[in-house]
Amino acid sequence: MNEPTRENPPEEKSGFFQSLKQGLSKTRNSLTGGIDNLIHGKAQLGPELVDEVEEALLLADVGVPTTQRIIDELNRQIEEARIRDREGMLDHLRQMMIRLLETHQKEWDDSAHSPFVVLVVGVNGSGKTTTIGKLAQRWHNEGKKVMLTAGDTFRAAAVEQLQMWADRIGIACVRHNSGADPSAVAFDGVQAAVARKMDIVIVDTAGRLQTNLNLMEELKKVKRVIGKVLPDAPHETLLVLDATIGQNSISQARQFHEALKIDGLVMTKLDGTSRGGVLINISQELNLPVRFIGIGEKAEDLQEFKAELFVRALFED
Ligand SMILES: Nc1nc2c(ncn2[C@@H]2O[C@H](COP(=O)(O)OP(=O)(O)OP(=O)(O)O)[C@@H](O)[C@H]2O)c(=O)[nH]1
Ligand SMILES: [Mg+2]
Repeated sequence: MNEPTRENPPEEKSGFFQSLKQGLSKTRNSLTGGIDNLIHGKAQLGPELVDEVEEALLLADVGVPTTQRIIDELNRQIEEARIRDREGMLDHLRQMMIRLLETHQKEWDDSAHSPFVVLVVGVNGSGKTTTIGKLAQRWHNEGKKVMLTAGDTFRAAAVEQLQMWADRIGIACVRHNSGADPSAVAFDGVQAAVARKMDIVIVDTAGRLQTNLNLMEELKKVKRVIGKVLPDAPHETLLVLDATIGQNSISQARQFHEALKIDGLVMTKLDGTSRGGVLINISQELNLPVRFIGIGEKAEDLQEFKAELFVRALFED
């Protein structure tokens, strides 16, 4: 890793980390507010302190099974005298959260295929199109040749919304008329990306409920058709989840995963909720990496997910 310099400040001092802290402030307040005694040393190590941690984790929506795992582990460490004081307990708690979040993480590598095809799915309003715009901006800034495909043909406004992002960035967007077959648009989009030697093509899709079998079949077809243009594509099927719905996102994700075999998760709107702890549970329950997190509406408010920074941002004042 590079040594921090004035031009290249350490991660915790950078704007990136400050925005992350700002974006996670509601979750941080519910978590650290609940364990004030642990953080500020107002109590001795003991069962009350463990109870306090349990309650705070549940309030931050870490979920029952994962909270139980953390609490069992803390109790065991206390019993075996590996945790001897308050600081030790806080440290263990942080380390455990990082470990749980890192278990299923994988390095994002879009250089393995050209074009690298990203298919974006999720329920209505979860933040798919916005996430696509932000990702396109990020990759364009990195010097990659990015193209968009307007696979949400359900509403005319959806095509316009994606086109606006493409225009703003100055990249191409493949589109058909609204009402067109989404798999035909996806086919054209990926084919155009191959012909124009793009590095990345991102395919938008209409929001749908995981319980609507017809619409899930439609999505399976989009995925199959993309595979007809490029045999191993899509290379990443991203499921976009709205953090404000908390634990409900787990059953949603499970059904999308069963139907489509999801490769990675994006959790949006973390800035609008105190339930950001859901990330810890969802990666455990689904065995899937969290790729990106949304912490606001601006293009720069989409960050690559890094477990250690996430946990540090949750605990730092
Ligand atoms: N605060 C905040 N708002 C977000 C974030 N991501 C998306 N949004 C907002 O959420 C709303 C819905 O976003 P869209 O990107 O249109 O969602 P979608 O999944 O494409 O919606 P459909 O196409 O209708 O299914 C918009 O107002 C976005 O600005 C985020 O990380 N934070
Ligand atoms: Mg959309």
